[in-house]
Amino acid sequence: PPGAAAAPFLAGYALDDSGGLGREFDGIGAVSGGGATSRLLVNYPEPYRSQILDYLFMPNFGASLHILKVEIGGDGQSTDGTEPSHMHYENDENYFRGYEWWLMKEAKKRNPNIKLIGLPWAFPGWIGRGQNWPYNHPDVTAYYIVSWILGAKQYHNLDIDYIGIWNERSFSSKYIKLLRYTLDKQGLQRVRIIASDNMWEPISFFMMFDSELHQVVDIIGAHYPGTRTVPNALATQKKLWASEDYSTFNDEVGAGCWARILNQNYVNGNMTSTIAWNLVASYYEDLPFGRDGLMTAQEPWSGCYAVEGPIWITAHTTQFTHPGWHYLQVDGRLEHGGSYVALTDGLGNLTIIIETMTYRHSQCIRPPLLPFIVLPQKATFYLKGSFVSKFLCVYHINGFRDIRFHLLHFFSLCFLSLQVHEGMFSLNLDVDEVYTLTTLTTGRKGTYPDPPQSKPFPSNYKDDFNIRNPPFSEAPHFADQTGVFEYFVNTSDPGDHIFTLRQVVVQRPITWASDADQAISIIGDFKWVNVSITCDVYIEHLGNGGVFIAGRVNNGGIYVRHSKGLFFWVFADGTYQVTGDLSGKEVLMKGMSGVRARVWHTLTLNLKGSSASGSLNGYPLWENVTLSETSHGWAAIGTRSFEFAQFDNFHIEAS
Ligand code: 147
Ligand code: CA
Repeated sequence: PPGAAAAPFLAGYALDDSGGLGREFDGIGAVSGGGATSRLLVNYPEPYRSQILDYLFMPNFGASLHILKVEIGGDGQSTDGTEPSHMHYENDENYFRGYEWWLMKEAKKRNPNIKLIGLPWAFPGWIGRGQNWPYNHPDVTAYYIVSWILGAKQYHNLDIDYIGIWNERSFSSKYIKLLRYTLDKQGLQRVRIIASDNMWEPISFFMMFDSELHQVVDIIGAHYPGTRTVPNALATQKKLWASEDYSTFNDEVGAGCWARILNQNYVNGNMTSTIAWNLVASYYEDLPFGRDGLMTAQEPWSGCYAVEGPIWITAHTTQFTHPGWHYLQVDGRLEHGGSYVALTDGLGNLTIIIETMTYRHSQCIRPPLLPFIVLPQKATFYLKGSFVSKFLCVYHINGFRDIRFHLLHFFSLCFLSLQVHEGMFSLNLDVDEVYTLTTLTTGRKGTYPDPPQSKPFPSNYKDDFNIRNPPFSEAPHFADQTGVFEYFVNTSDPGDHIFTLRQVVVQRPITWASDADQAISIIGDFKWVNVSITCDVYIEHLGNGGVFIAGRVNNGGIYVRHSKGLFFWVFADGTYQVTGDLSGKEVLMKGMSGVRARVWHTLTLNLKGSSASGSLNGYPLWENVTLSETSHGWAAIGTRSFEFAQFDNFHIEAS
């Protein structure tokens, strides 16, 4: 516009639809899983659990997400735990495991238009037919994935909209084509394929030279693209998505990261969807990438949760545009730093989202960000084409001028109405702010009364697993790190062990991370030092079967193989061991125990200061094992290998 560019700190931006629109907007989403990131959410008491779900999914309330992406559980470690597969074994099918089905239904209840994506991280071992690879028998893998989509519909009436290939691992062109073929054969033509949930390359390059592959891939999904794309990806003329992004601690810098990439993924990289890892930080905070969720809900025992900055940053986009709207063709870069996007529904509505995040307050976990400068500035917009006579509402979020100040979530209903004169209006933009200017008047900052105060994990905790129809397959607060532990019913047991918890993964999965060679589920407080853990155990595997209970377990997630702590093992061969690590290399004590398979035994582990002792069936078995006074960590149960075993009457007392 004449004059605008010449004046310092004054710039003009035209919003015009008369020359056609930009790309179609596909929505803002978040990932549950990859892995077990929603594990603790399911155990929240009401009304808190529903409140959390409202903050995430309810339209015009909070994050109001357009897309929910979930992990297709593969029985393997996928960052913060394992998620159960719908097919542990070749002849097995069960669409009621884990919590992703439940989560998808809760999301749909609140927003029937929410789009659903499924993506595998790990696969059950049988998929590889003896080989640790999902593409040697692509027909088996396609059958496994399409079964999950069909099961979603059959058992939960969920329509999956998009399906991925293999998170951040190789793709196979042959498999992708076969997946398309199998989907179509099952009447799932409407399901779109995203590939390859890794970098822009090599998938874009492959698509350029394989027209059949080009035809079946609907969306190129790249992870942590740093707001940029590559020429090959653009040349495919496909939709481009940041199909995983963010993964940043959810403080004000995380919020700044999210605000910046939500706009700039389109402005710099033509991406029309951005999906956050992860939806809600509902895993023990000391697991890898603690609190890298849009909000935090990691204390089901207290009901405490926190609606963090990224929720309101999300709202600034999600509440004011929807999948199916189109971006306007604009440059999108503000003269003195920051960015804007503009979207329309094509029916007269217009939404402009402006962010002025500074370098220091908007760094994401990856990739590294090059320094840049953002200054306070006056911006003048010129509404043209069909927008000439629009009247706009301004929603505004105060940022942070200084890291010591907290993000003020000032997101009120039509905070001010903007005077538009002859299609022109000006706005003074401060730094570290988000402004939404829109013709819509439906935006709202939803609130609930403050949740309960934060509390540590209960110091006296018991579970007898005696529950006839559990709402979930996993017992509260147990967070599986290798293997899968499920509620189990011994229909023929005459005694006290009808209802138990059972480890059910009996073959090493096709892993995504470095799963341990042992199965392990953690529980409790990472700060625990002095604990007494008691658990009834039942080895099922004759010969070399074995189980353990443990305290001061110091690692999980993708680092589970390196877990140290104090592990008390009993084996089917009548021996026991005490080790300082999960892998069993550091043996501190060993001897005979008289334990046998297929008989219930009671193990007790006492850890106090620098000394440890253990009992079997109420009688002392070993003592005077020395450990570091400063060691601390979760409690755990587990098995020697991928084998069936059961646990009952778990009891922990911490002091
Ligand atoms: C991603 C995974 O897809 C998620 O499941 C989760 O682990 C997330 C945590 O940030 O990270 O995987 C990545 C791991 C490493 C890189 C990129 C993605 N990296 O180093 O560039
Ligand atoms: Ca029981």
